[in-house]
Amino acid sequence: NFYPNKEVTIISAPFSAGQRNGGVEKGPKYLLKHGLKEDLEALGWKVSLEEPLKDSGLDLPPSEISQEIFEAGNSRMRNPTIVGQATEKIFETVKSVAHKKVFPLTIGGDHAIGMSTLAGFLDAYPDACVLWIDAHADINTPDTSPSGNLHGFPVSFAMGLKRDLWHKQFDWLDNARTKLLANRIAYIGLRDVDAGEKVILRELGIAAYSMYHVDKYGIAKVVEMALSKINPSGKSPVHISYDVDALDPLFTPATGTPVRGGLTFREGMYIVEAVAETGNLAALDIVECNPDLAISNVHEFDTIAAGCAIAKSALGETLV
Ligand code: HAR
Ligand code: MN
Ligand code: MN
Ligand code: MN
Repeated sequence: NFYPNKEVTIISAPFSAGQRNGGVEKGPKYLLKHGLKEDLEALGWKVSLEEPLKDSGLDLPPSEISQEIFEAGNSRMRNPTIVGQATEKIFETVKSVAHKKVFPLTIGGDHAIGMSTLAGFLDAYPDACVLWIDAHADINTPDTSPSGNLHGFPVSFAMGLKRDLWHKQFDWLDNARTKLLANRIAYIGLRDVDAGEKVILRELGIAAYSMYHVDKYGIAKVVEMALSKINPSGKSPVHISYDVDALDPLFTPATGTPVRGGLTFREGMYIVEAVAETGNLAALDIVECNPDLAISNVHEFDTIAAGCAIAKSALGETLV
């Protein structure tokens, strides 16, 4: 257990420029309004809040920022300036929280912030490993991305892939102490992976458990296999980056890129419960809750409640 003092900092990252739907920047406010902080206090945690984007103007919805497209040859990324500035601020906050031996719980916002949380956590724990829970692999590089949306890039940035194709606004990543290595990350829940991403996953030999593997082996076996690949010693801290679209849209409908055939609610909670049980869960991100995409109050409630449930299950809530 990495946190005997049970201190957690909720890092609010109301950010949406990594994709094109307005509303995902409202995620943190809704999660907090739903009672996230009180829920964690009820589990015995001392909770503090950090807001790295406060008063920065970097938390505006896509409709209120001037859109920028950065192109070089066959490479493309959208809004690199605002995404680069926001992710650098979030990186600095995650890094300082992690160095203080406080649990960093980062709530998005879109998944572009994953580059900040991975780089920030790895700065404090160079031997950390990562479970990326998502329908998507988020490992596009500027020359593979079909969309240019930076929430599809965070893993490749944290690994330093295709460094020469980056916009200069991401130079801050060079100051991060540790790059993510291919044998320190595993995916669970994949079902919408771009062709170029499949090539990267295969070439780097990354442990990628899709919904096919969840069906074939069951979620308990998949978690066990994933952890034994990335954390063979069983002693390294585990960072879970949880995109709520990993869950089936039945449970998290209010998200920007829903893909059917996802994890059941219980499979989704089991992942974080099982890692928490090992005592190694040491950082968590919960991203891509977009209340504006709910077509009813029920959809909004279910999605936000699922985000809070992930946090509670990860931070020690048990069913009995
Ligand atoms: N792979 C697609 C792209 O790069 C879509 C991925 C982004 N969707 C997410 N991230 N929600 O997990 O555009
Ligand atoms: Mn996703
Ligand atoms: Mn800088
Ligand atoms: Mn994602």
